[in-house]
Amino acid sequence: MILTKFVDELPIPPVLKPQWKDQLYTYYEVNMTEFKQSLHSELNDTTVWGYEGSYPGPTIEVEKGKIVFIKWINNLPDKHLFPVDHTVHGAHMDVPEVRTVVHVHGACVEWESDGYPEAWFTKGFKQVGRYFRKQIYRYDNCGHDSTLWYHDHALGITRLNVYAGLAGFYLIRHQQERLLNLPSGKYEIPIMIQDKTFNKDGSLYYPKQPDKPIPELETSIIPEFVGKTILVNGKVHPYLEVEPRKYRFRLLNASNTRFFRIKLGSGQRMYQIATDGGFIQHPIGVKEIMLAPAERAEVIIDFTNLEGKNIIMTNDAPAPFPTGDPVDENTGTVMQFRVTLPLSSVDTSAIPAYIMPVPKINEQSASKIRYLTLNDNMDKYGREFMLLDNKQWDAPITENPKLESTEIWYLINLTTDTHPIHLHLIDFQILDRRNFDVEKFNKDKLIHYTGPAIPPEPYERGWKDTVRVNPNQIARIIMKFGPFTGLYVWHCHILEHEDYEMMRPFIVIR
Ligand SMILES: [Cu+2]
Repeated sequence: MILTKFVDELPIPPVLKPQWKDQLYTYYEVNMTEFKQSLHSELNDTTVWGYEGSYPGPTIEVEKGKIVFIKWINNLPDKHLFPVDHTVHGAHMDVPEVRTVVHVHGACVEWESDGYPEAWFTKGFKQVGRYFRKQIYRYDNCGHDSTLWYHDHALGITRLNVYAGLAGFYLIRHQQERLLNLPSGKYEIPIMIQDKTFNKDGSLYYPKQPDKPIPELETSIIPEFVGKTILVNGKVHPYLEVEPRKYRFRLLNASNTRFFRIKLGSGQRMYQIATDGGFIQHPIGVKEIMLAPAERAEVIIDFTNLEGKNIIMTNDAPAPFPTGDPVDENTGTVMQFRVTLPLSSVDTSAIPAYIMPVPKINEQSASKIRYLTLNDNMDKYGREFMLLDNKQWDAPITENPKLESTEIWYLINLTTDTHPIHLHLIDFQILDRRNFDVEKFNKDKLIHYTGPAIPPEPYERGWKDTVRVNPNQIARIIMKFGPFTGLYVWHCHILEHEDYEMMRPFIVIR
């Protein structure tokens, strides 16, 4: 089914209004419900799940350092929209089919409010997971001002809940940012990119079985999910009318598995100003941007002197990445910009020459080094699944950093996929990536490098919470754990991997 491109306008999610706001704190309530929404004008309305009746959910805008309370409320049906596999961790027959727990990705937050995968809750909080602690989450917003996003994180069904529509933006702002004179107001636009597949009737399709079905199971998890069409802010291949001036876009890849390598059809540069965890030191002119699931990039695109032009945002990342199928006419197209609006006032916004200092964490300050593998494995049904440090989710906790201590993690990829590895609570910095001999490592557990250390890409030299760990490489990251103690998780952000054992708890201790 081919849907005509660029017939629907890019929706911009509404900004969520608080129930209560005073000097001390802000309080929101957010309902999760099932509803129908038009995802393309040639399709019947699609049943989706969303927050506050919106997919993507409304954008939550907060001020750095201000305390925000949010009550996330599950008002979803008891039956899931998609096939649940009861053989994967946390989704066995002994728990309700529909469970939710919300994680604000990139948040500096106490563990009880982080959305621990086993802190799930059902409609009306009737049933809760064993790590559920409170109904109203508290966010201290102590991290950097940056583009965060919130999404579901329930153990064993995250891939299905996010695919159903449970994702939205969470933006932290700061006075320092306002002084930069970046394009703002209607010239600052969040862009959530996802891939989905539709049935003929307009409903969303998610496979019941992998390509090679498992005869013993009615429904089985699949190793990866790649959709056949691309949606931005919940519309298939939308267009956006822009003025001939500068715009700031907050790009987010909120797909289950698909990576995006984004370019502009005009060949022009984008000026990247921020990464996952906030601003980088200097804007960097880039012709392409790589975004694995959960990664963000903020860019300024200048449409000055392009009156009347149509510019297509394209994608050419194979899926799964890097050895999967090349993109086709559908998946190679993201959206279109039409420079058709008249300039409403002189563009006085700037691409600053210098943004702000991003001090490097000194390697010498690390008190602990951890060597952690990314592994392939096989289950009793002959299905491949991935592990971290060769351990399953339920194995005893092994990563136990001390509060305020700095650690270096060697992420040693023994698989053939690139995995976007995400740590909760903290922002890290990428030290380097380096090729090594996988066979030798598998044989005698020794790291034998086969190439020089490759520094992170210029546009990755800032605060990150998700790092792409490529096959045959070791990626090294450095971070300081804090300011909270407690139980968090680190995991692969390919949701099909995360849901099937590629996730581990970690605990920050005193
Ligand atoms: Cu993975």
